[in-house]
Amino acid sequence: MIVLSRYFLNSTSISRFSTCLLPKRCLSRIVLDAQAKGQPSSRPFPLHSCRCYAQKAKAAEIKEMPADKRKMKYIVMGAVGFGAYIVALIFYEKAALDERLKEERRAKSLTMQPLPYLQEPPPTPAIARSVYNPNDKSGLKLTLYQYQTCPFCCKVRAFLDYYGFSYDVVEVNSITRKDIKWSEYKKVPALVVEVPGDKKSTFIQLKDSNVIISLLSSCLRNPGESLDTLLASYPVYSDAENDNKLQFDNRYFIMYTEIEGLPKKQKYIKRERRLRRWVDDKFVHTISPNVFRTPSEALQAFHWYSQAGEWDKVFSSWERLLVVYAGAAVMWMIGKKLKKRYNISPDPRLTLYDQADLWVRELNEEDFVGGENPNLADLGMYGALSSMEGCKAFAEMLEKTKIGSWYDKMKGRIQERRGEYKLVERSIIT
Ligand SMILES: N[C@@H](CCC(=O)N[C@@H](CS)C(=O)NCC(=O)O)C(=O)O
Repeated sequence: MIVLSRYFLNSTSISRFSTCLLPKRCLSRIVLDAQAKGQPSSRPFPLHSCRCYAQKAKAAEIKEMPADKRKMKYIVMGAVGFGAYIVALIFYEKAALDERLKEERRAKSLTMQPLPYLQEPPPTPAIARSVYNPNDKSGLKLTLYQYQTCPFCCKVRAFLDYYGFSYDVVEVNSITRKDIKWSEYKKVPALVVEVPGDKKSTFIQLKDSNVIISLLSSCLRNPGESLDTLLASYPVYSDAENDNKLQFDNRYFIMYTEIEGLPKKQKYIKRERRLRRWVDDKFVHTISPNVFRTPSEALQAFHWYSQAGEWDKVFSSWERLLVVYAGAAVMWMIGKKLKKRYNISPDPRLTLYDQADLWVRELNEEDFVGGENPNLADLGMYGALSSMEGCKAFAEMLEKTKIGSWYDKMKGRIQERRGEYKLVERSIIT
């Protein structure tokens, strides 16, 4: 504001209107600044003194009116006020009713899906690689269907690695999708959980990165609860009004069956949830406009994806070239659209740096948002960021912001699997 007012001051004539809009503190500063520069300071009178004068004049005018005229005036003023109140009330009630009807319509359009037990085991997949931790005694056999550099998949891997789960990775072919032909759900990540039974295993297909993370987290935090019981806390609905899109209830919620000491943790839990949402609703949308900012950056990003996802093993040669070159061109164009849709600055780097700075501020001088140890928000942000680790945007973000030291600490912690103590405590999950 001070810069703006200086601009006005340096222009040939000081507009009284523009200076009247400034708070008094700014006005005196401008005048002092002007005097210091040796400029004439035509001291503007602040707006509130005009208003006071007008109000006083109006009051005096009313006082001088004959009594019956004055009474009439008050009646009219009262009626107008009351009328305005009634109109506002009607508008308010109408908006509330519309909202209620919308909610009712929405509830009717939702159909609850059966729990995600698979009738048949999925066809034996082509395993791209296996992560093995000898300390994982959960007894679960996990298979992650993923794209190596999809931010949602990276989030899930960060979680599984930190808590020390063993799992197999299936790198899905994004053109033919042959690896997920058996599945109605066509997105990644999806986690197939095989729970061994007395006679035969049960297979569960978990969809959505947040459901996977929240459900497994709930298992680790509640050693007394079975996976089946906790699974029922994450109902899935399909929305008929929205192309039968799936809605995952409670996906950011960890279930706590032990309520002792919980009220004290409320603030921490809410903040963790808020930041997990922020990563998905804000940060993830900043990635594409940045990594695909220009055609050459988009191509560089796709070359890195190809290398990181070992696409030479996933795709045939022509498929790989198609994905790299056509993908880069398409994503460059989509990146521009996303920039508008998600209100990202014309140079998307500025939004990226702002968000990285915001994350550093959330650390409050601690090692992690979770304090001494990473929590699910840290793991989510780390996962999302790791999806762009080989891109130019990532390198520039490390140069321009202070997020790098947190990122390195996260990487160290995940490689050490310090979170695995939870898995060791819980051990068998059934
Ligand atoms: N909300 C979902 C989003 C998953 C998602 O959108 N995944 C993208 C990949 S990044 C996908 O599978 N898109 C369909 C496709 O590529 O065929 C989650 O958190 O898991």
